[in-house]
Amino acid sequence: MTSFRPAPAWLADAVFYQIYPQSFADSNGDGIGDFDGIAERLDHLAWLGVNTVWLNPCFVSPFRDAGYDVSDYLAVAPRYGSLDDLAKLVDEAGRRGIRVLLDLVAGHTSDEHPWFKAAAHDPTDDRYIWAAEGRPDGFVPSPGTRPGAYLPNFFAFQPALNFGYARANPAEPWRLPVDAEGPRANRAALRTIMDHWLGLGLSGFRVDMAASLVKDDPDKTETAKVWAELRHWLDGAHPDAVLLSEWGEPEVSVPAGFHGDFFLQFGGPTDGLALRSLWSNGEGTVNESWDPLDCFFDRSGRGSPRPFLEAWEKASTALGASGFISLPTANHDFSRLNCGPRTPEQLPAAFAFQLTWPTLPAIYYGDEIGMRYLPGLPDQEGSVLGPRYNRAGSRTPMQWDEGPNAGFSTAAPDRLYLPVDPSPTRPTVAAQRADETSLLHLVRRLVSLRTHTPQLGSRGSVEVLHAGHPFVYLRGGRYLVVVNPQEREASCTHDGARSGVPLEADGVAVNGSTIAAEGFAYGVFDLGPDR
Ligand code: TEU
Ligand code: CA
Repeated sequence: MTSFRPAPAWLADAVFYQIYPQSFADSNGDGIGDFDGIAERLDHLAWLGVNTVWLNPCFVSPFRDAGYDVSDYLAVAPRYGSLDDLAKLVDEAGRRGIRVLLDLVAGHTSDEHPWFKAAAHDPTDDRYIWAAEGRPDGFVPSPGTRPGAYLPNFFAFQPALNFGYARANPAEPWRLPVDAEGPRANRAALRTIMDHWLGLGLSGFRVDMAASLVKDDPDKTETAKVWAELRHWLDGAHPDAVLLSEWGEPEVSVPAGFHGDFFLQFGGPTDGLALRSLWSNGEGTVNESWDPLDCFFDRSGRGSPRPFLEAWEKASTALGASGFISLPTANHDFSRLNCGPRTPEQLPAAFAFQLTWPTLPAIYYGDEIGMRYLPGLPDQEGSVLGPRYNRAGSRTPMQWDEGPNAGFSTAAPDRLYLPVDPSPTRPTVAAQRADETSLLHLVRRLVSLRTHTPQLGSRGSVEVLHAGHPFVYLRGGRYLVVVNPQEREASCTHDGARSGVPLEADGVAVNGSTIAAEGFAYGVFDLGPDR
């Protein structure tokens, strides 16, 4: 197919850090995080060693889906500060070697967006998908003088932008081709939005629901063409910028034009098995449609790294050097690592794996200190999607310190975006910064090790020596990684193993070709250059 300019060189070394701006740091005591709050915490991020921040949507919005309902793509939400504050944040991040990505909600707007308000009164407007009469399945009645109904993309108040349909159907006259006027205007609008923010120094976008654009497009051919067109434009206009998709199927999204894609809790033929088979222990955020599974990072030892490995091998083989897969610890739609039966003692092994695998690691804010997923929180700005599909538990305030508001300025607890973990033993940044044996310090050392050791990065080779308990692999022919996420000890033998210099290890011993790991143990060993 079409060939794209290679990804900017910086992406191969990216260590992502996802910030949910509502909950990260509040500079003015109104209970909601903001740009200045983030800017004040850049030293924490620089100390941690992450180099690419992704901000969830921070645009003007009625916030019925936490900002994924955008009503002005070119202006920031006043609750987060001004455009100048964002510019200052980006600038100060840049001085610390940290790039900032924004979230591009490409598939839908808020029903309060002026485009939609205009469309709701103008039967000739085709920026959205509008059935002229009646209310077809899945459509929402018109709120304006225009008759008929519109197609939503997620919540009812998020009307789908019209990128056309992959095929016509005489029974559904609202289906327009991808080259109709509205779809063309929407593609142009995406360029305008990207151009605007990239011109201000942002480094790219995480693209929300990137697979959703063209409707009735089962193999995503037409959606891929939209992204390929945008990527070609980006390659010329902003060659140093990146597009990362919320798609969950890298072997489809990267050929479509994305520089990288995430393994997600959903997506692809296995509906997110790559990620869920690692982390999802049946508690926290659970979609009722997911079959129960035994995840690998679990004390029981019933899980296996194989489902992940299969998905990763398939995707990485398809990609070659054409793009990247990002492996997150969590995200704002999915459980944190510290969730349900997964206790803090189990987290080091998870990070030892995540930060030494040849995917691009994405640390979800707070996971570096082992913040807990808080079950049973009430809906906040659209966070609860179903009885068990509760996203609020992963969106609670960053736990900076021991104070009642965890460092959220002077705000009264009832003004916080979400409650702080009430546990007296909740982890905090302050306590962990002061304790070199903490998870935070381990994560920092692992990030540093990765950053300073090309063989441990995204382009280093990997050879799996034992796909079980313990999970053992060799990076760059030289670095042996061992993780045993279960409670029980485990051992294996492999010719390729031998004792080396432990760079980061707890509970793992390598004696000749025998690798013995205590429960919840991990180790990264340097076997030396001439193996
Ligand atoms: O999430 C998209 C998303 O989770 C669904 O598309 C997914 O396919 C479905 O839940 C099946 O599990 C993104 C954002 O990350 C999320 O926060 C937003 O609420 C949503 O889009 C709408 O913008
Ligand atoms: Ca604030």
